[in-house]
Amino acid sequence: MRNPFGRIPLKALAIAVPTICLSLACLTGIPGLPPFADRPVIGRIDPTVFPRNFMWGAASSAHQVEGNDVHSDWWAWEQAGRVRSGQPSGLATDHWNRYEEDLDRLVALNLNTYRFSLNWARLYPQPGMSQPDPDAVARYDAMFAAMAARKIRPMVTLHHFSMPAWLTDQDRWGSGQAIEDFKKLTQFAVDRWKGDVDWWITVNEPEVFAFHGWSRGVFPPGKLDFPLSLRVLANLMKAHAEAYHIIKDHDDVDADGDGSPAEVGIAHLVVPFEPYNPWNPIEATIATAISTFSNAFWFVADRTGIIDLRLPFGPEIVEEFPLFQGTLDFIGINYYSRQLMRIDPLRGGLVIDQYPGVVRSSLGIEVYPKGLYDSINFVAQFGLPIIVTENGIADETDELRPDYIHDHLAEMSRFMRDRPDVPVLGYVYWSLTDNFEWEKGFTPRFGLYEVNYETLERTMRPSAAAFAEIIAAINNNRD
Ligand code: IFM
Repeated sequence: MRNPFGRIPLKALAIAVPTICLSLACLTGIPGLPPFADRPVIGRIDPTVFPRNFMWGAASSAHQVEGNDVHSDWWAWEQAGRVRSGQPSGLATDHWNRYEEDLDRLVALNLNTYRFSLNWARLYPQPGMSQPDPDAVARYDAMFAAMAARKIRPMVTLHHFSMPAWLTDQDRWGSGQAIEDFKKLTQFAVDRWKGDVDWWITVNEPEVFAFHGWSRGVFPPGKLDFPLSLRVLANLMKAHAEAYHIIKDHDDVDADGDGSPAEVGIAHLVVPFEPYNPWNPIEATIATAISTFSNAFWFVADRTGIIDLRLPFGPEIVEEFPLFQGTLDFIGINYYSRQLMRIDPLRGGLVIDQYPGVVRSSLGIEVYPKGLYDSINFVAQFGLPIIVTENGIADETDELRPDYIHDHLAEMSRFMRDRPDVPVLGYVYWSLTDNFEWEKGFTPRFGLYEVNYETLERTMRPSAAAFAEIIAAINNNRD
């Protein structure tokens, strides 16, 4: 299999698997470009490559925005004082009650797609429920109706980190019982909302979920058990495969009229790992190995039907699971930044580093738009349609975000021009509004809309207006 990130023995991969997932990251300004305000709206974006039905979206996830998520494992984790920031999610952005106005905000930005997650903990707050909570179901009914009224296409994530507290208390992902629980959630969701939803994402960033929760201990259940985190990952893969078949077997309604009733994928964090010193063969080998493992394991299994979580040393899982084969209709890429692998004896050996002077987000993450091109190019080898399901920056002052959005769209359009044979179907910005950023609390500001957490008032950021202008200019260019 061709590997655009380098040449790698698939087997020798994954030395630093846990480390991989910890670091989400992002952007760098393209040297030599004038600041956004000084260039035309479209700038370096090629407006000719976007098809009429291109999905322009913004994203959220249930626990990060809904508020009062009292039955979730995250809520319990926060109440127990275990969230690293010390900040509980509380009301979050109160999206549960303010979804109508938030959907209006999507429309105001010329967006046609909303990626959000169903709240498993609201639907099944207690163990053993044969039917989900009717009030939660009614609220999602209303949300879907509100999207339809605004011609917003829902892109639904079934599993985005948070879960019912009972499920985590019993460590049902560790034991594998959660596969049955997830099948139940999926079956209900597809039966109830197949008339509303065509775009389904089973799992968001599965390896982040597994490693953060079970080997780094920064997400619930807070375990430090690497072998168990691999087992959780394998169980998630099985749950995805089961969910894929449930959706494909039961969603027979073409809600958006594009000729297909259901497209199912995952949202995968794709991180180009590169050597800090390109001439250093050890750094190059390590970077390539980690890139290949973390960025490809899911898609290799999709090809082969073999769950292959193999490390050069330590625990490994290799299992035939034919049900997994061919269970992706598209690949969702969550892209934030690259990681530079460096051998630095003064800092204890292998470290993740950054070049001096690069532009960084408020989380210290490098701004590196070319990595989006590289990431799309990497997953293109798997021959599936691609959606950028997340791309965004924590930037409280909004000084970087206008260029960030422009430069990433420019890189995506450059790929679409170079490879017209690869369908790139959409771009979803993370996130529509500021929100609860997991262990980091409310400090990072990813939103197109700023949220005042005292009043819960939302304010459109200048970057959001610029994004809306870009979309309008692209649409005008095509019409
Ligand atoms: O907020 C998260 C999201 O839940 C998953 N992807 C990365 C985002 C920013 O860190």
